[in-house]
Amino acid sequence: MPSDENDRPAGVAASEGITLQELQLAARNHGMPLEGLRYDVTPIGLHYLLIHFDIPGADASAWTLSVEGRVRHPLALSMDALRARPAVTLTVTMECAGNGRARLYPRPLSQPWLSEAVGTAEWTGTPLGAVLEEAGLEDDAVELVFTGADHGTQGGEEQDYQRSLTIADATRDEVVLAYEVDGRPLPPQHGFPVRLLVPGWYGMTSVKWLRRIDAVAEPFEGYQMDAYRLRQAPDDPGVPVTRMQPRALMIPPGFPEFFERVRTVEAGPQVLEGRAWSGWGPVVRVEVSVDGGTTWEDAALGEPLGRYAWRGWSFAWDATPGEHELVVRATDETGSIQPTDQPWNHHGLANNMAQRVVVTAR
Ligand SMILES: Nc1nc2c(c(=O)[nH]1)N[C@H]1C(S)=C(S)[C@@H](COP(=O)(O)O)O[C@H]1N2
Ligand SMILES: [Mo]
Repeated sequence: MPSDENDRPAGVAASEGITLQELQLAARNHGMPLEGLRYDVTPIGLHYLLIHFDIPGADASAWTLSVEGRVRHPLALSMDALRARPAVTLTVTMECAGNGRARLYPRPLSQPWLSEAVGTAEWTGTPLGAVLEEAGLEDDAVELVFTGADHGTQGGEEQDYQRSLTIADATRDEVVLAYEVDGRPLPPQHGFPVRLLVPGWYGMTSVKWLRRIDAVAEPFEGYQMDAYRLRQAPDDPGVPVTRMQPRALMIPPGFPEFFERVRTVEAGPQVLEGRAWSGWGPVVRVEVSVDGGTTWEDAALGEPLGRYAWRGWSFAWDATPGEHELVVRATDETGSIQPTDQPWNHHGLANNMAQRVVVTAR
């Protein structure tokens, strides 16, 4: 990590203050207020949003999703054709890969998420694998490239929003072309009329406003593939960001002060609650510290809402009068545990540093 302000590479903040450009993004792309953790399924207006460019206008009656490139039978699917296919509904927790970015020091410049870039929704759509089977992938196809209808410039490169998946990742049962969320057509901001949904992965792969799927014979190296790599410096080759790292979040207890957001709770017994998830397998343990991370105790776990969704946790706490720093961390089935220090990287991606909430008990 660059230590001196003057050595900081482009893309890393030169001071602690949030810039007007970061605020501009933050005002467009909202997070889920953490009290929203109380709902199993996040009311859709509270689900976080991340839109790189503009929300494109879309007419569902004229929309076609094409499947082309290295396929034997190119397809042009209308929304009616997509809806006529077998439908599945999946409860999925989705998180932005940049979640936690604004808490890093030095701060990578982009959407300045704290820890609220998450939400859980019930998505309905048709499995992608069967669509690809119908299109008949040629033997030399290695990846599918997904193109959204949104267009803009990022990193000096004009582009349509595009991400790819290997054939093995794209044909997993849970990967769907989703046209409904929580039983209603997708709202414009979540990808109307159809989006890719890749459960378990960070959100960038779930391409919204999906209008084209290309089977390609070479790995795709578009801008949004290069942007989502863990690097220590801009010129590192880095490694791709894929699935969500384990994370637990708590509903901030008590009540906040309007501007500083510092919190007050009543002293005495109370229950801390929240949710935990991982894209690598079930969360098997959630621990809470009420002393800033010095000592830890196990929280009780609720049932996961589904294979790709968060599970609730709760922890009985007897708050003594005074100030306390509450910390929570999750461990998933693979043994991966959230760090309490900052795992810094150049774009501030996949940072799952444990959440800290300072409260005063009175
Ligand atoms: N076409 C398109 N798809 C996109 C994006 C985008 O900007 N354009 N943003 C991605 C990112 S970075 C995230 S985190 C998720 C956010 O999905 P949501 O806004 O429905 O929560 O959408 C992904 N899909
Ligand atoms: Mo994201």
